[in-house]
Order: sequence, then C-alpha cells, then structure tokens
Amino acid sequence: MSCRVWPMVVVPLVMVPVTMLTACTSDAARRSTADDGDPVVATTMATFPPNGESVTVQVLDNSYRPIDLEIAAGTEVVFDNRGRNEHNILPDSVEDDAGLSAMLATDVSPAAWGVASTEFAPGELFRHVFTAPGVYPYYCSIHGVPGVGMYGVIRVD
Ligand SMILES: [Cu+2]
Repeated sequence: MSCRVWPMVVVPLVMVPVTMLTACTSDAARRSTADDGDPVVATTMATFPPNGESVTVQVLDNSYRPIDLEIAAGTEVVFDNRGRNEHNILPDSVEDDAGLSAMLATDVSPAAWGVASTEFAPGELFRHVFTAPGVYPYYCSIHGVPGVGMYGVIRVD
C-alpha cells in the first residue's frame, strides 16, 4: 500500500518528524534547566546588584514627582513622603495594603515591591533597589487607581 503512494508521502513523513524532534529537544532542555534551579525563584530574568546610584521620587499630596522615572538596573529609588497625608506605593497588581502584605510574604520576584501606608508616614522614606530590567507601574490606593490619580511608573533598563 505505501509503495504505491511513496513518492507523494515521503516528503511529509520526513519533514514532520524533523520539526517535531527539534521542538521536543529544545523543550526538554528548557524543562531540565528549570528543574535544576531553585524551585521558589522560577525566573530567568537577569538581575543586577546595587550600582551605587540613588534617585529620589517625591511623594506629595497627592502625586509622585517625577511620575515617570527611567533608571539603570541596580539603582536605588528613595520615595520621600513630603505630604501631610497618608500614602502608599503599590504595584498595579495589588489592590490595597493588605494585598501588598500578602504579596511580599509569598512572592520573592522583582515584581514584588512597595510599601503600605502604615509603614510610610509623612516625613518617612521608603527605599527600594530595582535589580531587574522592566516596567514597574505603581499607584497610591488612597488617592488613585492604576494609571489614574496618584500613580507613577519606574522604567528599569
Ligand atoms: Cu496617596
């Protein structure tokens, strides 16, 4: 049976297995690498140590200055609460101080950062070193929502 249609079938039979073999090999290599790593920190993101640079973001009533800040990986950002009101600094992915606390208790990735209003009274500083390149949008849940009102973004190159 296959002898009669061999000239028409041979191309697909040869092409498909080669493609599948390549995909399976690289997939297995990725799994193997991940399995050998730390099971808690499942990230391939490059991180950088502190580079000695420090930049201040003013926390005012009710805005962050500058709103949009670009820094090199390893730079420390000092949030300076110069307002007279309570503020917090939350990644867009969390809803409130309680959500931040829960995130910080379980998530050790670079995306887990921020400070609750209870830890950030007027006159206080919050320091954070951004070690991984990426975009870190944040907001104050007392005076805004993600991207509206009191919000900002840190861009790490
Ligand atoms: Cu606020």
